[in-house]
Amino acid sequence: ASVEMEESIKERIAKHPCYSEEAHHHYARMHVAVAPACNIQCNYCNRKYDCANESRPGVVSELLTPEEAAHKVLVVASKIPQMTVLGIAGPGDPLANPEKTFRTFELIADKAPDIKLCLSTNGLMLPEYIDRIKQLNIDHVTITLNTVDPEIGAQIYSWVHYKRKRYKGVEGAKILLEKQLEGLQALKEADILCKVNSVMIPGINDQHLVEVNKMIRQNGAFLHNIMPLISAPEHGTHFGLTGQRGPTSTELKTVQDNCSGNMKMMRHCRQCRADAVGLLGEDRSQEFTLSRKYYKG
Ligand code: CLF
Ligand code: SF4
Repeated sequence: ASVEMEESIKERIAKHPCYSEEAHHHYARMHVAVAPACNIQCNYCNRKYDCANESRPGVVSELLTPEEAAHKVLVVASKIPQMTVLGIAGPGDPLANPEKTFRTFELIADKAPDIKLCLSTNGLMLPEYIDRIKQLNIDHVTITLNTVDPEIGAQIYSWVHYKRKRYKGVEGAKILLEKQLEGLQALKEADILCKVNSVMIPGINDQHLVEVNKMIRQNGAFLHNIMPLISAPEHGTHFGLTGQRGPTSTELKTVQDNCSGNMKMMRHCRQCRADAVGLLGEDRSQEFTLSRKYYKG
């Protein structure tokens, strides 16, 4: 049975450029930026730009309505036949904009049923929406989980807005972690492949990421993507402005190597913008721009 299971997983990731290193040479993904709001505040985030958890800080994506997004997906699919995956990853948190996010997925499932659906979230609202995610046959979910220690979390998140209340520091970080782990387990139970992104922040969570890796493995994550904090001032990230640096490529590789005995590590992430189009290494987003609405609310 486990051989069969492995075969079925292989098949499910064969055309996903992020979940399969091999696939990223042949298959493309696109993102539509339909989700401007966010429900937490990461210290490295500058709200003027795309979410830094599954996208590229310092760029401002083209914000679309669900209808515009569905139209754009059909246009791109007709021009780029290798486009197999549609992701929603910002510019804020997709699950902080549930109506827009799910409406977009619905339209695409209806008009282009062959395209796989992919969702990226900070995880806070994941337990809340797991049923919608199942109903819509969303194939892949990413949770950005930077720490399993609320004390460290308090250094990364300044607040968490949950059910109409704002929680600061350790209290907020605890709620976020609880929901992330609950969400991870729910995905596992629903047999939805889950990738975890962790932003590596030297001096804050770098030494701790092996522990994060252990915890997410125990909770059923399929793939771990440790991404470097992008901290150059031109990206406008908060930590960048206050002198917090990103890791060097050697530091990043060392941490990835320290985790890699344990589970599959993603090493080909390109930190895409929230309206990315094309193969992971190429950026064709400008080619398919619909409007000039470059604004994150
Ligand atoms: Fe997009 Fe993310 Fe889905 Fe891929 S990106 S929502 S899982 S379809 Fe991929 Fe881009 Fe890295 Fe994300 S290379 S930033 S891991
Ligand atoms: Fe910014 Fe993304 Fe963090 Fe929200 S989850 S604060 S958009 S980096």
